[in-house]
Amino acid sequence: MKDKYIAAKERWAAKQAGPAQRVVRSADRLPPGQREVANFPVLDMGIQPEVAPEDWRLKIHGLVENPVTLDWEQFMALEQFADTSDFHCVTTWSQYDMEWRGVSFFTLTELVKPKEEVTHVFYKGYDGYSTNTTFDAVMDDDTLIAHTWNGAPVPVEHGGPARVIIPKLYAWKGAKWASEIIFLDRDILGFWEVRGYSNTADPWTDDRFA
Ligand SMILES: Nc1nc2c(c(=O)[nH]1)N[C@H]1C(S)=C(S)[C@@H](COP(=O)(O)O)O[C@H]1N2
Ligand SMILES: [Mo]
Repeated sequence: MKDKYIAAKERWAAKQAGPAQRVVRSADRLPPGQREVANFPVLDMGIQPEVAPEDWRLKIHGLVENPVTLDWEQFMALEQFADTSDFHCVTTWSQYDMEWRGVSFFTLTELVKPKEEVTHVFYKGYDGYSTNTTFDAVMDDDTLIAHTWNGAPVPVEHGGPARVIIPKLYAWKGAKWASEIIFLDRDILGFWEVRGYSNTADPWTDDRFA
């Protein structure tokens, strides 16, 4: 865990230091069972909450030294991060080169300081959605809470004002309309995870259903 964490943080620091380095893609850029699309389909539970930035709060709590509830101004005042990544939905579409801007998970964890015993993270959205990951999965150089997509504010249907982006996992692991991030010492299954979706959600091992 420690070595992997340090390596990820070094990659992130390099991105922060200079113009974004293009990642050298491997031949398996498209995970098994996926097809590339040029549009950005919308997937939700039939509710698209309209949360104005002035009403938006992101509560980050659980096993942390410094729990916070950020308002929009405080969130936007944090160190900003831009990254380009691919997006893989379990319903078999992938979209390449999504440009995200927001606040990276490294910056958020520097702020709240997760305790030593943290192993998992639970995410909630304003529509009642939830999902979960390991702590390890989200402490990576390409994970962020995004407020901007391809140069414009993330549209409401895609989770604006801000959504979680975890490119190396299937997209259901990224909560749209993010409202809470909770650091835990155990795993709690989210909305799709209790309905039979894979808990680990690794696109490259075709890891769709539990
Ligand atoms: N809050 C919330 N987040 C969510 C969802 C949702 O219904 N509510 N759907 C998930 C699923 S299944 C996918 S594939 C992606 C889809 O993101 P998109 O609608 O921007 O394509 O968001 C994920 N995050
Ligand atoms: Mo999905």
